Amino acid sequence: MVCYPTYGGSGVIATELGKGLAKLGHQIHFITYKQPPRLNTFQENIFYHEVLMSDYPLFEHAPYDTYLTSKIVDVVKHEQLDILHVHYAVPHATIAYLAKKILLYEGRYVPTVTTLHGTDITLVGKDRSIADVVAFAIEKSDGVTAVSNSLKKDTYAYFGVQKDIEVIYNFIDLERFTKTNKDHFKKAIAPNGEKIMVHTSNFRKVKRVEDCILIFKEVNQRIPSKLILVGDGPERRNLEDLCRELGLCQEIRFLGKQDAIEEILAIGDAFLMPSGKESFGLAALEAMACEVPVISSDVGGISEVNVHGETGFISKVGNVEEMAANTIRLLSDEKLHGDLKRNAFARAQEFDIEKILPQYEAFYNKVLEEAVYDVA
Ligand code: GMT
Repeated sequence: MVCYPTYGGSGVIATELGKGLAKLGHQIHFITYKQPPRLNTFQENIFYHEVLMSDYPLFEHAPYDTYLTSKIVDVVKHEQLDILHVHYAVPHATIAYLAKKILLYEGRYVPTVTTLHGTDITLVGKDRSIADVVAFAIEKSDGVTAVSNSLKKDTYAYFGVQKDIEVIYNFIDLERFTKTNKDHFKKAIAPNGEKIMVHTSNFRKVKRVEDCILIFKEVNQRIPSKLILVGDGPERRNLEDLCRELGLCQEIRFLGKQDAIEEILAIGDAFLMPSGKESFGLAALEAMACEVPVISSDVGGISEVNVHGETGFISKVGNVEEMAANTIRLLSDEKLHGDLKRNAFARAQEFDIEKILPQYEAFYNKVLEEAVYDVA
């Protein structure tokens, strides 16, 4: 497994997938430049290989691609790996292709699988400065998966590739993400029984976190409430400024990066995801598993997860008024809230890791059977 070890969803999915496959008896090797946050327990058939880079004075930025390719070649050779699965196409699909070619030159063939996650296609990848390379690398992967139908469609639309793309949805560990009693925490955040709205992300522009604050401002005028913002990233400073400008600092809590997201979701009444782009919305699925209805935008694959009127409400991107009105409606109608909470939980069960793992196993087997051993 090659992935980004940051707090993003692709790293989370890669790590949880590897851990889940290891439980089924597979031997899993993670290769990346830092230990992924969720790779934090010992399991005898999981291995982690860190990519170390030289800080030679000539480099302003060390050539990560070269160091990563070299590490992959080394691990595949010496650990006898059967398959190389890379998450997030940029630059991992290109690196996988290069590693495959180098290994082939040495007489070993390792089929590659690329999982497309989101902005590797819809934002970063489709940028004209790199799009040709990304398209080529996707075409040359032995197997390609996308985390939603919407992302599959976008990949064909932006890159014009011919490659078959299999949709394998993201998944959730329902043993971990489940509603638990965290009353003490709820009391600390909302001492007078205020309703609690939650947002988690990496605070990039594309997440439109400022919309969460604007939605909250409307809701807060009608319903005693608090907003919890979990995560960190480039927009945090602007968001803090906006809270100050609106005089909402007492009502909005920035919790920073957190590992135990499920404990925060356990006290949530509504989850906000107003994203400008979102191929799937793993954070929404995590909320739904914890029985928190989702107020979201309608972009990308979100509607493949959050069902309008059933598990939450969906509005056009930037329609803060409607998102606020839906949140107010949800939080002021106990019967509706109860129904949506139950539905959200039921919908999350459809994405249970136990159901998705066999899909990846079947896909690997297919790739191994069909791999063409003469890479051009
Ligand atoms: O594209 C990103 O924002 C980063 C990416 C990641 O690597 O964290 O997130 C994407 O992949 C997640 C896991 O598959 C999806 O749940 C997110 O919806 C998707 N984000 C976007 O499309 C913006």
